[in-house]
Amino acid sequence: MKARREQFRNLKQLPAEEYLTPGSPLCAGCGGLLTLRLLHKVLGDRVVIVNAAGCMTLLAVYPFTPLKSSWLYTTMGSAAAGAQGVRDALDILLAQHRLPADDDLQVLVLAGDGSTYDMGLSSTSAAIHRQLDFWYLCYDNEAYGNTGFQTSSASPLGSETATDHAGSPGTKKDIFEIWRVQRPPYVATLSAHEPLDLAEKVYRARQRRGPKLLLSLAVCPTGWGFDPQASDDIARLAIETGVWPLKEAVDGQVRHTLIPDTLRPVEEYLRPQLRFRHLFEPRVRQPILTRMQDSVNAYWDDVRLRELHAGNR
Ligand SMILES: Cc1ncc(C[n+]2csc(CCOP(=O)(O)OP(=O)(O)O)c2C)c(N)n1
Ligand code: SF4
Repeated sequence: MKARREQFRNLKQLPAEEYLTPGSPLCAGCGGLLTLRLLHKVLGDRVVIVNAAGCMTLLAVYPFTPLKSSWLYTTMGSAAAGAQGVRDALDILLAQHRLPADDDLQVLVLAGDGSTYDMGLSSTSAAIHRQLDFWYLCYDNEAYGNTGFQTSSASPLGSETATDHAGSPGTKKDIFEIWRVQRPPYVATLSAHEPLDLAEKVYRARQRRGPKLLLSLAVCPTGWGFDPQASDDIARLAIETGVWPLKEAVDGQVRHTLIPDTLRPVEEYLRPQLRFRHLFEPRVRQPILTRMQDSVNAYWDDVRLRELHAGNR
């Protein structure tokens, strides 16, 4: 079941303009890059990107950049504080009539999961508390990618990383809920495999002032270990197995924008990725696979129950 879309019903309705042009040193098949490209189309041209150190730092290798928008580089821990500085500067210029209202810019933090879930969380939480008017795109590749794929608190249970060869022992932190409890106007998960869902969410969030989180599962051929050609298949399997739910929370009220009628087995998502190979070879590690499947089943059982009570099914 897909939620009804008001603005984007087919791909031809996506803006044709590109703000992230071809030619960057990022990996082929990078899901984070594709998400940024799609998001930028809907946000338009008046954007300042405040970029926490990570893979996307490679978007600006002086003097070259594929970005048409402005770009500011920050430390991993301070992107949200950087966004506050940029927003304040714009507001002062507007108040002093040194910047026409039509030339105002939207401030977009661009950060990986290491910054979002770990190092930058306190400055982000403070910015949400202050109701800073900004966007936050987390491209979640589930590890510290740029420095060689070390475990972050977004790394899923059992996934091999450079620091956890036997598989990450912790379960993935629920950053959607961590944001949501602070009641920002808009929080959503995204996937580049569902560009219309993504565009619709950006369009809806655009109507709101305040902190807006867009959390995208960023398939990562290099860190996850699959052929770049399979990027879209992996992104699709994350949705069809129920591993990556597509949802939004408007003023804290959660709604799933896609509810799969039936779920494919989680194994279908895990098997093509080298980071999960040790769960299948040299022997199948059934207890951990069962734990993963049970956790996905429990999540969707709960969603379906809530939908039933709400009279939506
Ligand atoms: C405080 C601090 N520690 C370590 C680094 C080194 N460093 C630069 S990029 C990076 C990885 C960032 O990971 P993530 O935020 O997940 O983004 P990704 O690299 O996956 O895009 C690290 C650890 C740093 N810049 N700052
Ligand atoms: S390591 Fe992963 S997230 Fe980083 S640029 Fe490459 S594909 Fe993208």
